[in-house]
Amino acid sequence: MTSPKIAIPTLAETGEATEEEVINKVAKARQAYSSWHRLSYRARANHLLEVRRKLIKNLDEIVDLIVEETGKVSTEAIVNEILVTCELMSYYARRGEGFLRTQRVPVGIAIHKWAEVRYQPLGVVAVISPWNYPFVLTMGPVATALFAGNTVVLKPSEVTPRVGVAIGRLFASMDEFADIVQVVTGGGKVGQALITQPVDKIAFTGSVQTGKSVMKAAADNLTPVLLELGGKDAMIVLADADLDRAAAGAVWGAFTNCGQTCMAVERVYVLEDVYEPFLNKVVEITNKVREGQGDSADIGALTYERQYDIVQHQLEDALQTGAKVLAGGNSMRVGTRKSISPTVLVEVSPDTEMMQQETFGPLLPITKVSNVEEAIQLANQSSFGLSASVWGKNKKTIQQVVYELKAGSVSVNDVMISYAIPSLPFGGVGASGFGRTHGREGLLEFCAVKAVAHDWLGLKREPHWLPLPRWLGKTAKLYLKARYG
Ligand code: TXE
Repeated sequence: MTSPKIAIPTLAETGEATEEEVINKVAKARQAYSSWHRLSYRARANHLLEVRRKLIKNLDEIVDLIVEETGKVSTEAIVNEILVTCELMSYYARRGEGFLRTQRVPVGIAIHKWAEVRYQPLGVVAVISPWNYPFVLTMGPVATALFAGNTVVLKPSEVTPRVGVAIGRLFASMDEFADIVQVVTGGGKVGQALITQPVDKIAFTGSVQTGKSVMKAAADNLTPVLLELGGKDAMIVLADADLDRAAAGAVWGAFTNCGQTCMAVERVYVLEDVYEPFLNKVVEITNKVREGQGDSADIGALTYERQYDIVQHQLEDALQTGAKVLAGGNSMRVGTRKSISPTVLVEVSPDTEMMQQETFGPLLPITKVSNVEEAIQLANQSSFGLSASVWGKNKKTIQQVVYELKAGSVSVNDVMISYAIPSLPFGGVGASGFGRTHGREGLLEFCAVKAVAHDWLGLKREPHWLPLPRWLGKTAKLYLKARYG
């Protein structure tokens, strides 16, 4: 019986992997694939739920590790990372077998055939994950790939490598199938080494720029990629919105994880009738948000200095072009990290970096609009399209906004919640990438779809085979005129 505890990795155990190590890890994952993919779905699911039990046995240590590496507060790690992951695993354990069941399909005119669609695993999946949610954005794709019957080589972000190694140890510490997840640590160079290996899919979560270089490198082997890239999510507040709820949603959506969330609220468009009261409520709530460490705080700090520089630059750029700060705007130190207090701005010019590029930090620009059409037009102006939210009561207007918004997911009178509902597929359009995680679509993302046609009549030949029968063309023409004429 293996010990319930895993050894929490030290930084010394997370150096730059050599290309040889990467090659060996891919080979080990390939070897583990040969037995793992032949297991029944139920057997794989039972094993993965065993891994989840081990996660819970190590919960405190893993939460502490997430907090240490990211600077987020422990409640965010527990609720937004671990809980969401566990719910996703329950969903696939319960529903995945049905999603992957071979489908008998209609044969049309080929009545002497029967046909089926099979969903088979791909093989070895490379997962490259980011630092902002180092647990859920790693374990999500890793577990989903495994449920579908693949094995995984994981490269976590070099900013949060220890969480990635700890995830690998949760799998490696299971007696059976200890090799189904291999971990290589390091930065972009190791990531490049991994994606140029003979893997069968790459699941990448990260920046647009890096996503493009991943896709370019994957092209050499025609390796399919799943790209979960950045976001510039818009929130539309209609004149009949519940302003208390919308203001609270805007503050949480903008500032949780110190704004470092791909689906964070990064732009708010408010109908002019409710602009002032909405602003006042947002400012009031924002001023109560406590940034700090541990459980006395509501949010943690920006994770690393590079992110601080990006956010500070966008703030200065906006202020230089006339933006006004209504709350926050101060640089501060939180423990060893530089951070910026939750900041509410108005009159941010639409051509500033803050309105055009992903901020990934605690800045909330709010813009007044005169009607719904203008709100939709501005919201869709971004090259991104990850998720969005609309707040109001009139069902017809809500449906119109949901339909028109250029986004992979939309929450109505809520924000980001679509990610926590495991049956909803998650992913973007435009610069936010393509492919889906979560939901039936997310499991099929890690499958090879195989079409199978069977003969049941056993004729010596088919009518359209050679030599062509003289009657075929004429008969087919009569059929077309009779049937489709
Ligand atoms: O991302 P990178 P970073 C956005 C966010 C943030 C910006 C930079 O705006 O400010 O990206 O963050 C690996 N081939 N998001 O630098 O570089 C890298 O080691 C293969 C949004 O963390 O994309 C890491 O494991 N892999 C996003 C992963 O890619 C490479 C979350 C992501 O790193 C590589 C994170 C290469 N050439 C950042 N270069 C979201 N959607 O939540 C780097 N990597």
